[in-house]
Parts: sequence; structure tokens; C-alpha cells
Amino acid sequence: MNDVQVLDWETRAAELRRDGFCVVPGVLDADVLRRLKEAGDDLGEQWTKRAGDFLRAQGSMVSVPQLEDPVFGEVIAAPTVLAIFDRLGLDGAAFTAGYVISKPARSPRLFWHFDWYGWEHERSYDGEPMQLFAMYYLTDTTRENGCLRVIPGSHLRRHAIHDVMTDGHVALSSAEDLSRPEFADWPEERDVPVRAGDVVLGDARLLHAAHANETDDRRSLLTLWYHPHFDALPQPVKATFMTYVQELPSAWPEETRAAVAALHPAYSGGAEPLGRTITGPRA
Ligand SMILES: O=C(O)CCC(=O)C(=O)O
Repeated sequence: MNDVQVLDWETRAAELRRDGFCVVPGVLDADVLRRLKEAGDDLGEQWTKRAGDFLRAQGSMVSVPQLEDPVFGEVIAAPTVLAIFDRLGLDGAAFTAGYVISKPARSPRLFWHFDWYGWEHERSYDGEPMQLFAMYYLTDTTRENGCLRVIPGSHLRRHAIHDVMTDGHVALSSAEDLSRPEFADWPEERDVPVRAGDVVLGDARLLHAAHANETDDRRSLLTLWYHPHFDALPQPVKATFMTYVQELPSAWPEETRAAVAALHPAYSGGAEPLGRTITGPRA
């Protein structure tokens, strides 16, 4: 992992709070990127062979227990990543879950959604993120191969998409009806093309989607979920995040497993986890 040189961390920190996302360039070094890309593309290929069009809109959703190459664990627990959180004022982050999402060549767009389901808790409506995604795209991304799209500010402000969203992505995942509003172009949206090895950090409440992959190459990414200031979070939120934790692959070396396990949240109080809700911001 590279020692990241961002001169203006304050600007990045302000963007993340205001827009709901920011990009930190050049985080993965060439060797880690090559290993991640090989392993990520391979998992995506296996998924496509096995599952065919299941989750056509996403491409694949391969979770941590299946990420057997140790490089995934190395990236999850990399001191560089934790140092980035610290520089953004998001220290004390716990790690719960991760996925390889891999769009095959010539696959449809991903629908608008957020990764936050704790809207039942009042803290969802104030500024600070309780969950962040860290997305590492493993190829350079463009509009043509399915770069990320976001609606800046939608982590805190209500958007028309929030009024049509439904839970359960079954109909959306099969991408059968691309005329649905969850697949639409919206005037406020912004493309987030990146270089392979950059990391996109986003507030889990942010509305995001991806363009179709219209190229002949696979477009893979690793997305990881972190929870800054875990120890200070409300108890029901902590209890919820405990339910997100995924088993670590037994194929990882003990050292890698221990480094990731040290980032897992710890909560033993009696609070009930929050119900899964998709309310979205109020105003
Ligand atoms: O496939 C992408 O580019 C976006 C992935 C995504 O939306 C997610 O991880 O929630």
C-alpha cells in the first residue's frame, strides 16, 4: 500500500461531510492492485459461470468468507487505510463486511440505492456518518465501463428517488425493467470516474448507482464497510453492526486473520439491533 500524499485533507474531509463522498487517489500500490485484480476478476468469473444472470445489475456479490486470497485481508487491515480515516477525522473505525462486485462485459446499469438500513435511529438524521464504504475499483473506470454515479448531498437531503424506493432488490437486481426510476438518469447526478488503486470513501446513506458496462472487459471492485468512532456509537447501532460481521476465510494466514479480527466491533450490551428500514432523509 502506498503512503498516500494528499495535501489538503481538510478539503477531502469537508467534501465527505457535504457531498457524502470523496476520492483519495493512489492508495493501492502496483503489486497489491495486480493481486487484487487477479483475485477479484477470478471471483467475478466464477460467479458469472455459477450464477449466470442472478444479480445481473450488480454483476456479483462475493462476500468476505469467500475472499480466500490473503490480499483481501491485507487491504482491509492496511495501516494506510486506517491512517486515511484518521486524517479525515474518522478514527476508531471498526470493520464489518466486504464484497467483490464485478460487472461482466456488456452488463446493465446498477440501480440507485444506499447501503444504510438504520434509518429507525435518530442519529441517521444528523451529520456524521456511522458507516462508510471504501470502494477500490480494480480497473480505471469511465462512463463506458460502468463508473460509479452519485447524488451529492443525498445522504442528508431527501431526493425523489427516496419516495419510490422499495426494500428487497429482487426485481431491480435482475435489471428486467430498466424504465423504473431506480435506473433513471437524474439531473443532479454526478459521475465518479477513478483510476485503479484510488479509494472512493462514501457515507453509507448516499444514493449511488453505476453505469452499464458497455465494454468487452470485466469491471471489478472491492467494497468494504467501516464504522468510524465505533466505541461512541449508540448501543442499538453497535448491536446492529455486530450482526453485519462476516466470518473470515480460514485460508488466510493467522497474522492476516488476527489483523482483521482486531478491527471487528465488540459489543456485549443488551440493546436490540435496529429493524431494517429504507426511510431515507426527512427533508
Ligand atoms: O458497482 C458499483 O460500481 C457500485 C457498488 C455499490 O453500489 C455498492 O457497493 O453499494
